[in-house]
Amino acid sequence: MTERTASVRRDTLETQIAVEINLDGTGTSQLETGVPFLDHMLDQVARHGMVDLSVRAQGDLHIDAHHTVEDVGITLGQALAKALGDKKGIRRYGHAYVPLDEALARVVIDFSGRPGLEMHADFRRSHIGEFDVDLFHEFFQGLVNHAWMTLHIDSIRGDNAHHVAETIFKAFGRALRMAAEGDPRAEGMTPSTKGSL
Ligand SMILES: [Mn+2]
Repeated sequence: MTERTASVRRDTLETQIAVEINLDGTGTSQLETGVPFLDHMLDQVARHGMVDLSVRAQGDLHIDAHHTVEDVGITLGQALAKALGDKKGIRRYGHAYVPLDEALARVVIDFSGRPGLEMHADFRRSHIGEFDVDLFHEFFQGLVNHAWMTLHIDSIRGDNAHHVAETIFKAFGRALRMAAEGDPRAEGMTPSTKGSL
């Protein structure tokens, strides 16, 4: 496989975001989104997805974190799509179960070429620190819309909201690693009978 990296800049009146990704990385990250809990979650994606990830964002945080979190999802989605390229030789599907103490999440990915999100997660608190848990859905919706992926997220159980969030992002990282990984038996092949994804 050729080098699978991408760098994307996305500027709007609400946010200015720069993302760099290397799908075949070692799990290192440089995260400065201005939203510390989002940085903590993206760190999980990098580490458990074995991708190198840099995300820098300047957002209108004086309003709230909504635009920044959604737009980081969008920009990361664009970077993923760009780094995956024609998707030849990848596994396409990926899944993972990840526990953290009492919490358990399952995430399933298909780089289908069609945006789709099924997210089922109940949080017992509305906020984790200052972070509004509604924003997880905004993040993943932005991501799937621009990565052209189908994404099923199920939080199976969990009492602690920090644990629930962390299992989702770790499982996403693991599933991403599997789905984006090169399949040595399918080198150069498009993983679809349609011939394109
Ligand atoms: Mn944590």
